[in-house]
Amino acid sequence: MSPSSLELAASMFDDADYEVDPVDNSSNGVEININNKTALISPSNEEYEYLLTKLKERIIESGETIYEIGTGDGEARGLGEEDMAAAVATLQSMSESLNAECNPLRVVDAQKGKVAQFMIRQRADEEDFTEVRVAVVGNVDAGKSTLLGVLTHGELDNGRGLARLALFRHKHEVESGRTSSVGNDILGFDSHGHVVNKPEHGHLDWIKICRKSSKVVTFIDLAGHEKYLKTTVFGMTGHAPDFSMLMVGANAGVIGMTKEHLGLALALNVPVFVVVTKIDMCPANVLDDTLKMLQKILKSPGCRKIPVLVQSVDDVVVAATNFTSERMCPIFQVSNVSGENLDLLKMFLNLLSTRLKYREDEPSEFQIDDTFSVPGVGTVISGTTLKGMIRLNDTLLLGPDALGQFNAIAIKSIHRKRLPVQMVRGGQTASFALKKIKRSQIRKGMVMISPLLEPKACWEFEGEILVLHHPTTISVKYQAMVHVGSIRQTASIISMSNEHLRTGDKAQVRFRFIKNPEYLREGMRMVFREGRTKAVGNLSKLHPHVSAIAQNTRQQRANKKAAEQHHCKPQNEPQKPSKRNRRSRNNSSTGAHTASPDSIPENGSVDKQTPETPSPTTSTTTSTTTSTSTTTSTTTSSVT
Ligand SMILES: Nc1nc2c(ncn2[C@@H]2O[C@H](COP(=O)(O)OP(=O)(O)OP(=O)(O)O)[C@@H](O)[C@H]2O)c(=O)[nH]1
Ligand SMILES: [Mg+2]
Repeated sequence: MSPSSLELAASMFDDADYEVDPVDNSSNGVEININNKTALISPSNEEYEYLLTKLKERIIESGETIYEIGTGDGEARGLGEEDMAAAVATLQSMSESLNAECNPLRVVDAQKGKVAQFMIRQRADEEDFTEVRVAVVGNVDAGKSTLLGVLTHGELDNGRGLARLALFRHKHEVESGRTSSVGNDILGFDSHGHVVNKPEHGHLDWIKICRKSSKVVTFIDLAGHEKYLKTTVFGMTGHAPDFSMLMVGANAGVIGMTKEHLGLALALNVPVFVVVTKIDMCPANVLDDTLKMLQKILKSPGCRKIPVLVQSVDDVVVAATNFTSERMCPIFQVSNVSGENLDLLKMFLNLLSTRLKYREDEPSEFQIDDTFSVPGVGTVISGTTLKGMIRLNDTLLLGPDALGQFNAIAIKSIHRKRLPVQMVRGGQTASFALKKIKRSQIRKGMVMISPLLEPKACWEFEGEILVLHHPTTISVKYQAMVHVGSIRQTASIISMSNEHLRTGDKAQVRFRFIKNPEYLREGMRMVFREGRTKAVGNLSKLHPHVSAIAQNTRQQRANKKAAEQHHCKPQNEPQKPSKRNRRSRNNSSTGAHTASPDSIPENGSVDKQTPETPSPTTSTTTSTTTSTSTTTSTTTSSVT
C-alpha cells in the first residue's frame, strides 16, 4: 500500500468516535460546587459521599480509572507536600470502600507543588475480570509471535525462534516459523498491576490466570505474510480488537506488509501503537533510520498521528492516558532477546482499557468467530459479546442459517478463557457449548442474539465505500470478499452510484452475498478486497431478506433462467474451485463441516487450539435448539 492509500483510509473515517467522555460535575442529578483540585484534602461528609459516588461511576464500566490529584478547573497545577499526603489518604480510603486498589503511577513537579496520578482498580472476584483485546500485526519476521511468547511465558527468546513456539497452532507453523492462522494468548494483571502469568512446564493455565486477574489482555497473533492476508483481515475485523500493536523489525524497517496493516487498522478505526523489535541486533544508525521513517509515515496526512517515543515510566502514563482520546501513537523499542524496555510495554498494556462500552439493559448480541468440535462436549462456538449481557439459561436466537432463519437456543454453559462463568458482558469474549447442533450447521459470522432485536438476515446491503486501490476500474457485477465483523463472504456489486470506480473514488454501492444471507447492522465497518484490490467503508442501508422459501416462486425461477440465458456472468467470475473446495462442497450436503481450515486443529488436539473451549471434564452443559436446515439455498432468494 502506498502512503496515498493511507491518506485515503484516514480521510474516510475520523477518530472522533473515540473521544473520552467529558468529566461532568453532577452525580445522580445532584450538582455540588466542588473544587476539583483541593476537594480531596479535607472533604466534609457530604463532599466525601459525592466524590465517592463520582469515583464509583468512573470505575463501574471497566473496573478501573486513572485518577489525577493536584489539578482542577483553571487553577495553577500542584499541591504542597502536606495537602498531597492528605488528598492521597482520602483517595486510598475511597478506593478501599469500593474494594479497589489505589496504585501510584507517577508524581510530577508542577507550578505549585506536585501532581500525582493513580490507577484505581477494583479487586475482581474470581470469576470476573476486565478484558482488552490487542491485535498484533506487522510484516513477516517482525517478531510478533516471539514478543507474545516472551510476554506471556516470561522467558526471553534466543533470537532463533524459541519463544514463538508457545503461540503456534499448527505443525506446519512450527516447521516454517510462520504464523498462518489467528493465534491467541493471554496476559493477566492483578489489581496491583502485576503480571500473574506463571507457566508450568512451558504451559499456561488460563483458568488460574483468569482467577487471579483483574484485567486480562488477549493478544490476537496475526500472520505477517502476504499470502495469509485474508486471515489477518479476518483477525482485525472478526475478533473486534480494542487496539492494534504494529510490530516493526528494527533492522528491516517499514517494509512489506507494514503499511498495508497500518492502513487496515486506520480504516477500521482501531487505535495503533508501534513496537520496534530486535534493537539488540541493530546498529544505532539503522535503528535511527527506521524510527525516522516510522515517524514520517505516522505524521503524514494519511495517518495524522502524533508519534511519541516511549522511553520512561512518565512517557508510558502520558501515552496511556491520551492514547484513545487523542491522535497519539506511542512507539516502543524493545528486544525480545535482552528484554530491554519490555517493562515499559507491560506497564502500558496494564493501563489500557476496553473501548467497547456496554449497557446491561441493552439486548444482547454475540458474534461467532470460530467453531470447534470437542470430544465429549460437542460443538463449541467462540466469539465476542458486542452488546448487553448473556446469562446462563437465557434463550437467544442463533442464525442466520442458509434460509435466513434464526433458531431459539438456550444458554446452558458459558466459558471465558476456559473458565466457567455465570454471565458474559459486552466487550468480552466467550465460548458456548451447544448440544444437538453439528459444527457444520454453524458458520463464522453467524450471531447469537436477543429475540427482542427481531433479527433479520440480509442478502443485499448498501455501503458507502472508498476504493483504496484497484489496478483498473470496478464496475457492476464485480465480485470480491466482504469482511464485516466476523462475516467473510464473497459478494458482488449489483448497482452503484458511479458507473465505474477507480482508486480514490467514493461511491454508494449495493452488494449481494453470493452464498448465504447474513446478519448485519447499519454503521458497521466493512472491507471489500480481492488480491491487491481494496475498498473500505460503512454499511449505510440494509435490505432485509424475506424468507427464501416464500420467494422461491415460479416467477423467480423464470427470472433466474432468463438471466442465465443472457450469460449474466460476473465481471471477475471466480475460477473453478480447487479440488479441496469441490470436495467440501459435495460434503456440505451430507452434513460434513464446512468451517474454514484456519479454525481446524491439524493434529486433532483441541485443548491448545480452542482458546476458550470448555474442557470435556469441566463442562456440564448443553443447549438445545430447534434443528436448523442443512439444505443450502444460495440462489433462490432476492430482495423485496
Ligand atoms: N535478536 C532478536 N531476534 C528476535 C527478536 N524478536 C524476534 N526475533 C527473532 O526473529 C524471528 C522471527 O520472529 P517471529 O516471532 O516468528 O516473527 P513474526 O512476526 O511472528 O512472523 P510471522 O508470523 O511469519 O508474520 C525469530 O527467529 C525470532 O527468534 C529480538 O528482539 N531480537
Ligand atoms: Mg508469527
